[in-house]
Amino acid sequence: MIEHRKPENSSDYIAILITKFLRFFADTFFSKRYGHRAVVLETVAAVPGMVAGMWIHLKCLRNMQHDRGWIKILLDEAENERMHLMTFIEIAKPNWFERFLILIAQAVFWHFYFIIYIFFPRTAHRIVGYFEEEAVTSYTSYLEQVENNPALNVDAPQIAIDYWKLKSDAKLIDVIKVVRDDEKGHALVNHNLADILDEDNRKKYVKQIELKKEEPKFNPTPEQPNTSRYQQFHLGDLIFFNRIVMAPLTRNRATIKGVPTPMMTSYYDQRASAGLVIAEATQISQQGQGYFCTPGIYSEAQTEGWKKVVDVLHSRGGKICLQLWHVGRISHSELQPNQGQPVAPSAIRAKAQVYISSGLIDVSEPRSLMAYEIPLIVEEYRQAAVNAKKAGFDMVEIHAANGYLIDQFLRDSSNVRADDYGGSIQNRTRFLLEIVDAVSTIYPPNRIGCRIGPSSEFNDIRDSDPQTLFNYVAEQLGQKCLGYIHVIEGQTGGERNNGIFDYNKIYQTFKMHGGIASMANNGYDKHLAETTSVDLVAFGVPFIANPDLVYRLEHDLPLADADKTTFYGGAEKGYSDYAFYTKD
Ligand code: 8OZ
Repeated sequence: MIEHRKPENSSDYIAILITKFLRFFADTFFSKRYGHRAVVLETVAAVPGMVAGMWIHLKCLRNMQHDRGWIKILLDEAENERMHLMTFIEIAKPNWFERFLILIAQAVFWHFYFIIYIFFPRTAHRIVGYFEEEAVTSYTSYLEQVENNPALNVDAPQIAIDYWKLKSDAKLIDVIKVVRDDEKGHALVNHNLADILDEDNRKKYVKQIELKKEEPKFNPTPEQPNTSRYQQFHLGDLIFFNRIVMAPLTRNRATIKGVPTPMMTSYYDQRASAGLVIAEATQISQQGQGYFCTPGIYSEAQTEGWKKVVDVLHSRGGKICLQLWHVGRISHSELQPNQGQPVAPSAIRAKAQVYISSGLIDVSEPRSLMAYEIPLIVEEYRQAAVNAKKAGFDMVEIHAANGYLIDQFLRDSSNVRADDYGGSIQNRTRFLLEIVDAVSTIYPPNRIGCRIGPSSEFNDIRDSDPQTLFNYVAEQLGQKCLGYIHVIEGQTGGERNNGIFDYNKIYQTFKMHGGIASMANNGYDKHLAETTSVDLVAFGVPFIANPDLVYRLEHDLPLADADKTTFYGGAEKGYSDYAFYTKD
């Protein structure tokens, strides 16, 4: 039996009671009579309810405009539910009497959900969440029955093979496993929707929508800079103080076990006036670590440490995002589990160096990932997002730049795989998109950003046709309705403009396909930041010595220079001891 998510208030208890009643009803009237086919009936009965919910939601676009990422999720969910339905009808081939029962069940459930959705949308989503959890239990027992009775293990229907990309000789057991995993995802999505539909939240959203009407237009020209860079920005339901972002900066001040330290809390606290603080790159697993004393988000202690950082940011009204990181081949065996080899799409060593306990050192020889390991890493990203949410982060950013694991998959200099993850641009982008999908089951898409460095060769990464590759990446991320695309323009930490790459094309493509905001980074100064038309500008190094960077830029005050020798590692010196601006 799956454990249900803990009810939090009376409406959640009502939802769980209704779920349990329907479960009893299904067990009593269907399971005994139809055995494993009861699962089919359950599936088809639940689908119209989901559809009713989605229909109502799409009708409520006015309320949804703060959060349009959900529309995409709902449409994907509807499609996915429809595939469950068709697959199981193909497998069970119901007779006329059963078809009649299915129709009745659909009519009853449709109206049931429909009415609840109209009056109590939060409860309705909670019920669907609990229902999907029950479905996981049903599919588990279905799986056992089929495993114990090989005659039941029929061939998977072609539509299931196509939709879930199963192997061509897949069986019913394979189908049940993927469907069961889907149901876990649906449960999360519906519980998340129930959370955001909380009555108080609804009031808050309505207020935000009203505020949005007064939002200033940001449409400067080079001759006429305007001051909107320092005014509020609405990213879906999130309101930033201004349109300046603190870029993620690796500072190596966590413990050896990757736990954020109190000095990190003070450092971020001092920089809370940024519109959005993107906290430093944070490994999703020990395997994902490439440098000494960088923070992680895979253990409880790390999550607790981050929660302190987030709480202090929120106490100042700031917004904070966590950058999810797997370094892939940019690592050294000293940092890897059991001192093993770092992993990469292909066993190609980069000409790059990392910091370990003894200082700078060449990266170790990597090994190429086995196909079965790839979904395990995708799952680690999902779990990292779960932990980030637990810590309270407003958003997460997927680090797909600077030659780390995702970038290694994207580019043809580091990815020569012959399977579904190598070769064509579509195949090389697959890993990134699977991560986005997994993280989207935890954070709504508008709360997810992605960082790319399309023309950067940092960490010995290259591609034979970066413009085509990253146009496609931008299109796909846009289609997933992500909150922002964060682009490192030019060489990371170096030359801004090589004159060849068309960054505007990336921003436009992303937004044209459904992405929300553009974010530019690398070597921006006050003038450039005030004259570019990108929505958000991220500053990295200038935030190191200027905790009040936004104030200094807005008031045209001098900027302090950072001490490079204290960038990576050490204590408070050169970290949390930079002063705020004073007149003298
Ligand atoms: C500098 C030193 C170590 C790591 C990146 C996370 O390049 C980093 C990083 C930068 O994105």
